[in-house]
Amino acid sequence: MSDTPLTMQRALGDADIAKLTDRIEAAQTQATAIPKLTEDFPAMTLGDAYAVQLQLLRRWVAQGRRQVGWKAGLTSKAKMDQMGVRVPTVGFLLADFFRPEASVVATNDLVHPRVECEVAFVTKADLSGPDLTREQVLAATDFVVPAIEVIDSRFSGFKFDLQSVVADNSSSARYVTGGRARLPADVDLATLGVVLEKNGEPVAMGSSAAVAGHPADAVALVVKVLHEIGEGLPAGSFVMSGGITEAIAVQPGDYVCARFQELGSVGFRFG
Ligand code: OOG
Ligand code: MG
Repeated sequence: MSDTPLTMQRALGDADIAKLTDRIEAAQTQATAIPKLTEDFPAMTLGDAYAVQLQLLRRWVAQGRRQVGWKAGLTSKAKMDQMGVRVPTVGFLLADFFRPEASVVATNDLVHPRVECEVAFVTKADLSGPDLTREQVLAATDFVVPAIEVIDSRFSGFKFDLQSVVADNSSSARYVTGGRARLPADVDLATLGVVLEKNGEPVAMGSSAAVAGHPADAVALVVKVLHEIGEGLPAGSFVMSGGITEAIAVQPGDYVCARFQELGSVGFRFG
């Protein structure tokens, strides 16, 4: 495609994309760790990685699984510096990744579960295009709600690169929402504090400003990446704006709770 942005150009053919999608699908479904994809496919580009992610999405939707929205990955400066990127990644979210608050979230179907605190947005108008403003995102927001994302990198020893993470759906695995849904106009989304507790002890804390400067800016960046891969964000989407805190590893039996200023708390146990 001539209008494919340079960053999304592909190097691999369709047969290799299908083979890589098989690998990621097997690793996610069987909860087994695999080597990073670039070991066997060193030419793999970011465009190839999104081709794998979208093929995985299409396969699962064809099986009757339902997409609820998208998430931002690597939106905090610390995570971006770590990966040497300036643009966040995106990952799709399915309805069956959801787990209710106060439930027991199984770990036997996950590889390396870690938790992070996020502000989630639910939209009420379609969003698309490469340069939405914070105000446009907020005007299209129905409400915001606190969430814990359970990420799960499927790569052995956490050895991965940007292409591998993106193909692995930006480590998406589970998400739990709770607390209070709030109108974006009623809270100061720029500087919401959050404390993440594990077994009653604070283990990470941060401010929503860590997420691209403002979580609505992170949503605008999600829409920009979606634009580059030929997708938009329909009204009614659930969007997780990216980890505010660092991701914390968890074990079976751990109880995690995220306490957000103004949004209340969300907690659950791992089984
Ligand atoms: C990639 C996913 C990151 C976030 O909120 O930054 C992510 C990873 O760190 O494994 O979900
Ligand atoms: Mg996240």
